[in-house]
Amino acid sequence: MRNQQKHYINGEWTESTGSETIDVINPATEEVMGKISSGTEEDLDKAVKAARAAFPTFSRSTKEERIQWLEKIVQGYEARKEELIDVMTDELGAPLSVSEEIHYHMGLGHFKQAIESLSDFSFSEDRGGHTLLKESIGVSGLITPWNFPTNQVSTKIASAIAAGSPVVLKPASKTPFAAVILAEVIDEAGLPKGAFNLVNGSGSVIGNGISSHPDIDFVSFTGSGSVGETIMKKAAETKKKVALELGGKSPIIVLDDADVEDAAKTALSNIMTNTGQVCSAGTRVFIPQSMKESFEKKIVELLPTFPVGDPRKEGIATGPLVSEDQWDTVQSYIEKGEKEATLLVGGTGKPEGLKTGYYAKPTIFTDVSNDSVIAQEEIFGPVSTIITYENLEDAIEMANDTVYGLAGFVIGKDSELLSHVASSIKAGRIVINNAETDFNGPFGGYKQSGIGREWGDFGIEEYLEIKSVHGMPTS
Ligand code: TAP
Repeated sequence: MRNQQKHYINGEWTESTGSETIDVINPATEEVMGKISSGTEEDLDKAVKAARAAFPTFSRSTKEERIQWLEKIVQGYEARKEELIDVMTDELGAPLSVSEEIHYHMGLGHFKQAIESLSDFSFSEDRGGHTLLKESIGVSGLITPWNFPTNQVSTKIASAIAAGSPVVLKPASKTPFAAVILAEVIDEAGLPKGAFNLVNGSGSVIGNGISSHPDIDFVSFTGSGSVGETIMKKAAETKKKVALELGGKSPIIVLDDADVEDAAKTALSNIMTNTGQVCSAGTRVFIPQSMKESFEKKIVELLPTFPVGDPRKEGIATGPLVSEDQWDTVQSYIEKGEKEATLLVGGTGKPEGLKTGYYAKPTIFTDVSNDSVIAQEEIFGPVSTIITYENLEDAIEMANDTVYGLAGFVIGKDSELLSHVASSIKAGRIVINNAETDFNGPFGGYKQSGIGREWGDFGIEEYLEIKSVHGMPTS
């Protein structure tokens, strides 16, 4: 049982001013696996004051100092590897292999990338008629979701440190313990007091408080569209900058020369990885009409290669959903899908033999119309939709017929067509034939998928203000 009744404020673990706590549930056992204190506005205010006090020195720290802090964080993070993997399996329900290969590595990747990006980053540029200075934006408030407990927190913290922006972090209360470990790692990295603060608690108190706090200059949020909207409205009161990484309903376009097995594996891994709780997951699969039968057959054949079950058991690919609420939401979408389309595999209820835990049946619908609810709304679970097309331009048009634009995937062989599709999908990140992730590739969405970019050098830019100086002395 984990317990964290303190917040990390001004370089110290500090008692909460409130006495309320929040239970953290292990989604595989449905048991309480830990407790955190539910922070108050007073706790948040203390953290903001500490960050504000750190700003003058932290924002003027040198590139070399920031690189040293980031290197120490990398060392500390690596030293806590086993514990991070263990805790993410408990709080999120991620299978041990997923906690290691995806969650642990993504968190680490952002810190390493920040070091690399910062090494080449220029905070001042002579542009002929003026000099451009890039300066820390001020105090940043970071609000993160539960689906990637290290990735979402690390990309924001790494960029903020690289930019010299002191932060106040509010991690998701469903998965707070990976962030607590990260705070312990940062504590040992020797950052100036107040440069990093963590206040645990609910979105309605701490998240809301961050959005409206007059001494926070920038809010970086990842999560649902509805909360993103609330944050923008709150932030408008103090005219603060807001970056939003919201949801998606990403297309996978399968070309007619694609290998059917590659296409089916891609479609499955997009909904089975992290139990489909991935904002960029490809959940609308566009396949040529001529491939429909063979593709569906492959999906049914390959589904058992992604076993669902106890995340602590060897060989399990997919764990439970994060919470009972999330399970209910996914069930209601499956019920809708049963009315709107043809069920190829899965359905409502729990998979056989998995009564305890928020497990959902991997569910794939076929004969789906792109304007149906299951093809338009983000489900955030192991649910996919197959949509057929007669010609590629129709597929592209349908792929873009969504309010979202976070990501897109293309599978096939013809280089010209692959490039054509990649440049035609209106989304912030396109992955061709399952290419490897580059941590310097900007991440963020077009349309209602968000505002701004994270990761690598573009991520650092978010935490900077731009100043043009005219008449800068040259010596
Ligand atoms: P959200 O409610 O958006 O939660 C994300 C973060 O925002 C959490 O830290 C949450 O705090 C906080 N928050 C909640 N209300 C807030 C407010 N009024 N002001 C500021 N911050 C606030 O997501 P959820 O309810 O956990 O998931 C709901 C749906 O959102 C999912 O089904 C999925 O569709 C989507 N989602 C998307 C993403 C990504 S990466 N785009 C990630 C997670 C979920 P607490 O939860 O601690 O109270």
